[in-house]
Amino acid sequence: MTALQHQFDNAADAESPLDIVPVAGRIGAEVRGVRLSGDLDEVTVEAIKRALVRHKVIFFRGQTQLDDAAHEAFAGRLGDPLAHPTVPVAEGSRFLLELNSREGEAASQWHTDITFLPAFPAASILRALVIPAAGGDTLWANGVAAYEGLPPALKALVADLRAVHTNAYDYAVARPEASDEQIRRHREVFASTVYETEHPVVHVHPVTGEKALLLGNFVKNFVGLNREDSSRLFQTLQEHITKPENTVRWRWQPGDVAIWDNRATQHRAIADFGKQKRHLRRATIAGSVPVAIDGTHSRALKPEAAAA
Ligand SMILES: O=C(O)CCC(=O)C(=O)O
Ligand SMILES: [Fe+2]
Repeated sequence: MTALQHQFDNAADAESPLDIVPVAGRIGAEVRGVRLSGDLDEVTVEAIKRALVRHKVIFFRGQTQLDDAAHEAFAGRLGDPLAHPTVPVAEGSRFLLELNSREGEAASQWHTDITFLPAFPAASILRALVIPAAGGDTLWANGVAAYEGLPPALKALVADLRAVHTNAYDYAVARPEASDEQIRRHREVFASTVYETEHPVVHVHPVTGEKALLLGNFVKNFVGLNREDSSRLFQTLQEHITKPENTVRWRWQPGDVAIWDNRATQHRAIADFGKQKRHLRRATIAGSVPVAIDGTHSRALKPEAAAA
């Protein structure tokens, strides 16, 4: 590779044994020539982990050999898989999350998975089963590039700031188009146990040491700010995170697998596919409790008995 080819943040690592093709300039890479399974050799698994923290989201096309059991076995090679804390597992699986749209609904708010828990997931592994003829792409944003791109005054502002994340956010306000059934399901299933966690807005990535913004739509408020100030500041920071230069967009095909570093990214689906069928399943890998720049840790607020 020439020096010129290295002059962007998301360039492939010349040392990697994998065939890696970056997708966008700051985040996202396709990994070619790997057949995912629970039986991958250790060298490949380690190379996948390195590619994941470097590119933040990695894509594998054509993994139609994966059924639920093989998806779960592969997840077990990346770390300790865990089921969603409130949503029942996908039928016939041990710990997969079902994402099956019938009425065009999708996770179309920018978020980081399960940040209402203190030790929120390190990674998610999403596998496409049925994909619309057009539409239903997914976007990811780079929380490290977003932090690094903040002006010094905003970096200083967020350095000591903490945010309360909860699964009991106001679904009807967040999604004005939601049906009564979706609102009921959110309250009775997704928020059946209410979790609240206080996280630093900037945390230090446990593998790379990079500083990353940790926000997304589970944020309820910033500690010490009222609702109005919280909401304005949240909007400002989210705009920095999700600006197009920090994102990658994936056009799915059935059999594709996307794996993201949930500690360094946010993502959202694009709900533009009408009533076409869209079906994916997700494995989630356990993470550690975030550490702020000053070395302090996140802490659980609810449920109280689970204080970490
Ligand atoms: O449906 C999608 O594209 C994204 C779903 C999602 O948020 C997830 O799998 O964590
Ligand atoms: Fe998600």
